[in-house]
Amino acid sequence: MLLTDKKIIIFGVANKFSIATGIAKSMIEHGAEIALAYQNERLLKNIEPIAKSLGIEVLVECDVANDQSIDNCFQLISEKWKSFDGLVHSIGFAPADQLKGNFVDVTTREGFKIAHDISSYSFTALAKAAKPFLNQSSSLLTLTYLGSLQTMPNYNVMGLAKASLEANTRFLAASMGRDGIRVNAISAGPIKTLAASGVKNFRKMLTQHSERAPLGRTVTTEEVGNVAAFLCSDYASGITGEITYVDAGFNTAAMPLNEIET
Ligand code: NAD
Ligand code: 0WE
Repeated sequence: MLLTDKKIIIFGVANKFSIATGIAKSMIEHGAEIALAYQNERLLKNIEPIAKSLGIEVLVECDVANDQSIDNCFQLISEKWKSFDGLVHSIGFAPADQLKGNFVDVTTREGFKIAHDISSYSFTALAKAAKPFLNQSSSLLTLTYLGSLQTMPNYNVMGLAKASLEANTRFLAASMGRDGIRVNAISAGPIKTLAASGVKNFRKMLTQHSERAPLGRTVTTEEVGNVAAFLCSDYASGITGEITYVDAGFNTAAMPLNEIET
């Protein structure tokens, strides 16, 4: 039990396939008390059954595009919990037209602004809003993707936003470390979630991932959840500002094993 007596708020559950759902499950298995923050009431019909089955009692709305919504969310949380020990940011968004086609042709000022606002700035905004309520030895966690460091067809401006999010992780770690707050990111391999469902050729990308990854497969939201539980636990008390890859080793291999005779 890694997380006994820890209260952690998770942002980014859309449905049972969300990475945030895998994180909630693993954290609960490890004894954490979890609150969920969801984007809008349209998602409640998906989230209520998940919360019920996991025994989660605290549900709050939070649209990270809106400062008022963030303030309200922490106001409501603080009425239930006087302080807490962790926050998981599992949120990313760019307008759909930014994620198909040639990068230089499709990227717009507005698309760039939205991608960076929702996918990177929101982590700073949530850290800022959570700070008054965080206990000593708290942990913040976000979810990133290899497109921050290496190009990838169609990922486009999201790659730039993830690069910003990773720098954000390091600056938050430096900023909050003296308060005993650690800040880390998990770089997950591709997983078929709602955010991936609209993406052209996503199945092809999953196949290519399995071919190149040392483990010869993709990863599950449970595997991401288990690492999230560790990073938010006191067993990771010496780790901050880090990007941990949960991608079956994909980022470490330059070429698929099966292409070349060994
Ligand atoms: P998902 O669609 O289940 O989750 C994305 C979440 O972002 C949703 O819950 C959505 O409600 C939330 N969101 C978007 N705009 C928001 C806003 N304005 N306010 C509040 N919430 C908002 O998909 P997922 O794959 O679980 O994505 C979670 C995180 O994991 C994202 O940061 C994504 O970039 C990252 N990630 C995903 C993959 C993958 O292949 N699925 C791989 C690596 C990293
Ligand atoms: O970070 C992500 C998902 C990012 C994402 C996806 C969407 C689709 C629907 C952000 N915004 C939106 N907006 C929408 O309207 N991933 C790591 C999964 C993902 O998304 C891709 C990928 C991969 C991998 C998009 C293009 C290419 C590869």
